[in-house]
Amino acid sequence: MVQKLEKIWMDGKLIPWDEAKVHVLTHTLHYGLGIFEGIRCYLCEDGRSAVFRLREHIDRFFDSALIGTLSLPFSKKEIADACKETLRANGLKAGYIRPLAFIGEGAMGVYPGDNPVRVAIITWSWGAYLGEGALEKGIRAKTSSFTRHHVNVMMTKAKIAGNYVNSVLAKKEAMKLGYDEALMLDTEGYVSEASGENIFIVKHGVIKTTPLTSILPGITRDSVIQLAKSMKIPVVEEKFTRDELYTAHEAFFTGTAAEITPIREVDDRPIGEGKPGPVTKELQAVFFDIVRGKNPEFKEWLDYL
Ligand code: PPE
Repeated sequence: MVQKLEKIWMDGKLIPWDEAKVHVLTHTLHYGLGIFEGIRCYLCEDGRSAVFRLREHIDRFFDSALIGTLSLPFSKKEIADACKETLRANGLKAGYIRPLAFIGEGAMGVYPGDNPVRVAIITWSWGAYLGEGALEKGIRAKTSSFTRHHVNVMMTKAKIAGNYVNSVLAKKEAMKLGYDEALMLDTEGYVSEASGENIFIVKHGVIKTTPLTSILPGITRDSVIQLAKSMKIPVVEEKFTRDELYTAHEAFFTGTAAEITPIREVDDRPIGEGKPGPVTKELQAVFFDIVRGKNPEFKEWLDYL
């Protein structure tokens, strides 16, 4: 459960947590056209807090708005500043930031008319997204019975609220069956992404990840690609099948919430030795050094509070 904090930023100002409410006629609640982001803030070794790749998250938020035809009543700078302001107002040194834009009340029916576009920013503390020990031991994934969106059915490059019905159904199914995460295939049957993460595999020292077609362009995915290149590990962005995943030496998920989570098993088959592999562990170590301000090479990724 999300632990209640002091303040939520809503439509331009900080208000008490309990007052951040909406009417049931909120258009997005009925039809799902809203957009959101997920950003992490880390406590660095020098005691300061830094938001990880804030600029890229704000850019994606505005891309989602463009794709979703929502005209945001704030500038990029205003939203970025508000993310930091909300963290500060809550005294949160490390945590998750959730900017959300939605269509408010007014007209009913699919056509939203000129209902106002509203924006909220919520922050909370979030530990290991895929469960206790997930980052250290790896998780068990199951290929979902739900296919990931066809690129002309949903706009997969936007973080649109309604897109996540597919994720929620897949995740609930996987959890009910006793797995930690749902792996989804695209409409052609190739590996796409998980309910809330991108996926990577490693074989013979080469890293492979799905191309940016049916997936959300993950910012953690991009970070891992850049890290791997700086570590001189070859990376290819290419479609792959589930059997290629079964026979990979290593596999891991990436996401803001999930960070870099090793996959130790898929569809009851162990990946490699059934535990986090050396490449995954090395990437995790470098990633966590960067987010905690210990690696000057990628210091432009950190936006200090
Ligand atoms: N694919 C999907 C479908 C997705 O939701 C995420 C993030 C990613 C890939 C990875 O993107 P990025 O965070 O930029 O590396 N999922 C967010 C939502 C999780 C949730 O349950 O809510 C997240 O990790 O913040």
